[in-house]
Amino acid sequence: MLGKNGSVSPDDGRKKIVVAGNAGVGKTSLLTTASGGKFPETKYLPAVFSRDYAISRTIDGDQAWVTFVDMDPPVASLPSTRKTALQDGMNAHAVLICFAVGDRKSFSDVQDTWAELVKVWKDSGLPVLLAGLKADARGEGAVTREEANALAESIGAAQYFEVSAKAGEGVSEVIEQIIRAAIPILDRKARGGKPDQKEKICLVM
Ligand SMILES: Nc1nc2c(ncn2[C@@H]2O[C@H](COP(=O)(O)OP(=O)(O)OP(=O)(O)O)[C@@H](O)[C@H]2O)c(=O)[nH]1
Ligand SMILES: [Mg+2]
Repeated sequence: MLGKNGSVSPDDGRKKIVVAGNAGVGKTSLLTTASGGKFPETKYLPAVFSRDYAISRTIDGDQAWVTFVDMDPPVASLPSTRKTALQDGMNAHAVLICFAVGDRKSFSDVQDTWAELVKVWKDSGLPVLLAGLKADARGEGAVTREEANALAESIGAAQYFEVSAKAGEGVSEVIEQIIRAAIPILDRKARGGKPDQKEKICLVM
């Protein structure tokens, strides 16, 4: 548990937040800028593997260190790696599902690919938030805020955020809110209290 005005060091590795979404939606750019790095202006190269990011924020006077896990992109769409994706989420304290507002396919895949996993995570008591990334690149036909809010509601995501890592807008808000959402789950798991419902969930994949 986080002590009042205490801290959780990065090495504790206790709090873990998974960031998931289709390939190329901007997950790594979000985590790079949120962890103090510069927006990577380089040409996009699909990730072969992903790394974790230690990010610290002060929440209600307590410093929280969180490991953000940049989920490997194709994991949810391939049956062979879907179970791993699911388990990665189950081992976390919150999940952030991302799409890019100018990429309709990434938006519809939240429903078509990710929603089933989100349901299992939700059923185990994990908080899930939804983020529309690349909000600065909102061309014609882009996903509207209304559509995104409706999607958040339909998959059971607690909140929807619009973010531009490039413009540095909305980054702090979504990171702070997802950490805030994860804190009670960290406390619950640390207490060994309340159902770790993992055992009770039967996965048919
Ligand atoms: N305009 C704009 N482009 C962005 C933004 N965030 C990321 N991009 C660009 O989108 C491309 C993909 O960004 P990444 O952060 O690598 O996306 P990703 O989801 O990590 O990609 P994978 O790891 O391959 O799944 C890159 O060319 C980025 O420069 C943003 O906020 N605005
Ligand atoms: Mg990436």
